Amino acid sequence: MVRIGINLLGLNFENPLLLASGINDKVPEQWIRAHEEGAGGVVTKSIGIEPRDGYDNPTIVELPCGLINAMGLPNPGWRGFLEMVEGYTFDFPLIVSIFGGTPEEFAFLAEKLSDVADAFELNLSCPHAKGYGMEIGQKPENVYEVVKAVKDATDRPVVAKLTPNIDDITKLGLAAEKAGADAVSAINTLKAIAIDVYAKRPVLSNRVGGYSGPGVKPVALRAVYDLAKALDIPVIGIGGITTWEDAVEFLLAGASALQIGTAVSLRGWGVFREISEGLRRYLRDEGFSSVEEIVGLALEE
Ligand code: RRO
Repeated sequence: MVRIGINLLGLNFENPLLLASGINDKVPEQWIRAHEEGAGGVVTKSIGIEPRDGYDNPTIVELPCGLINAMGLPNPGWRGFLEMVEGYTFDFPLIVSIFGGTPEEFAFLAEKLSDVADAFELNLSCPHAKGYGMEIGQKPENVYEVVKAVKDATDRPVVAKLTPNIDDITKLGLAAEKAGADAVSAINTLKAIAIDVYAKRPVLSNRVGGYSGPGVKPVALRAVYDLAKALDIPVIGIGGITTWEDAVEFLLAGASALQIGTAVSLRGWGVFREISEGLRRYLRDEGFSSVEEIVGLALEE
C-alpha cells in the first residue's frame, strides 16, 4: 500500500501537489476545481492591502518552454478577499498568499486574514512589482523582518516564498528560518523579457515580467536542492513541474511538497491527477510506501 498524503505545517494534504500562487487561482471556484482535479491543497493569488487591477494587457506571453507574465498583483484587497470567501468552506488546506511593502503591512494582512487562512505564504519574490516582492525579498535582513512580524501577528504557519533572482538563495532561506518561518517555498519566477521584433518593443505592457514553466525547472531544482541542504525547515518546490518525473526529481532534491502553476495553464487541470498517479506508481514500483521516504534522497553524498 502506498500513501501519498502528507502532513506539512501541521496540516493534512491528500497529496503533495498544491496549486501554486500565480495565474489560475484568483477565485474560490478555481481553488475548488484544482482540488476536484486532484490537487492536495491550494495557494491563493497574492492579496494586498488595497485592491489592484493589475497591469494592462498583454500580461502573459507564451514561449517555447514556458510563460513570461507580468500580471501586476491583481487582487481584491483584504476586505474584498474576505467578502469573496464568505459562505465557502474548503475541504482542503487553503494557504493564503500575502504581499506588502513593509513588515507592518504583511503583519496587518496576516492578522486580518487569519480566520480564513490555514497557513500564509509571504510573497517576498515577485520580480516586477515596484516596492513589493523581490525589491524587498532580495535582502536577507528584510526577509527576516517580514517573517518575524508575521509570526508575531498570527498563530498560523508561515511559508516564505523566495526569489531566485539573487546570488545565493540559501541566504534568504536561512534568514526566514532564523525568523521562525515554518517552511520556505522556491522559486518565484525569473526576471525576464520578450521582445516583439515587428513592434520593436517588449511584448508585455509592463515590459519585464517573470519566467515560469519547464524552462526554469533545472534552476528551480537546484534552488530547492541548495535550500534543502542548508535548512532544517521544510522546502516546498515550485518551478516548471509538469510531469510526474519532475515531481519525483523535486522530492528527491529535498522538497517536502510541490506547487504547480504554469503546467495548469499549458496542459490543463488534468496535470494534478496525471502527476499524482505517476508518483503513486513510481513509489510502488520502487518499493516505497510513502512520499516522505523519498524526500531528500538525492542530497545524500
Ligand atoms: O502578479 C504578478 O505579476 C506576479 C506575482 Br504577484 C509574482 O509573485 N510572480 C509573478 O511572476 N507575477
